[in-house]
Amino acid sequence: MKKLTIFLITALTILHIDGMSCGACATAVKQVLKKVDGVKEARVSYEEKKAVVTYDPNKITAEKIAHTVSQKLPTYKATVVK
Ligand SMILES: [Cu+2]
Repeated sequence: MKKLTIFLITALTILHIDGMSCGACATAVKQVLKKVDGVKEARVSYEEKKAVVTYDPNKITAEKIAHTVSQKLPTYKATVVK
């Protein structure tokens, strides 16, 4: 019998997001984040002005995720904190 091993690699990044003023902003950012190829999970808080994102590092980088948010939603400015 052949044994199949699948490695699931997940990386986590924290993005600082400027420009959010209410819960709807956080929802908009979250929608965009979730559509980014390679992003697995996204939690966005407008009170903390941040997004916690888990992603597949083989598909995308944290910088690219932040860049995509800033590009698709020019109202907000996303930068990588960690
Ligand atoms: Cu808002």
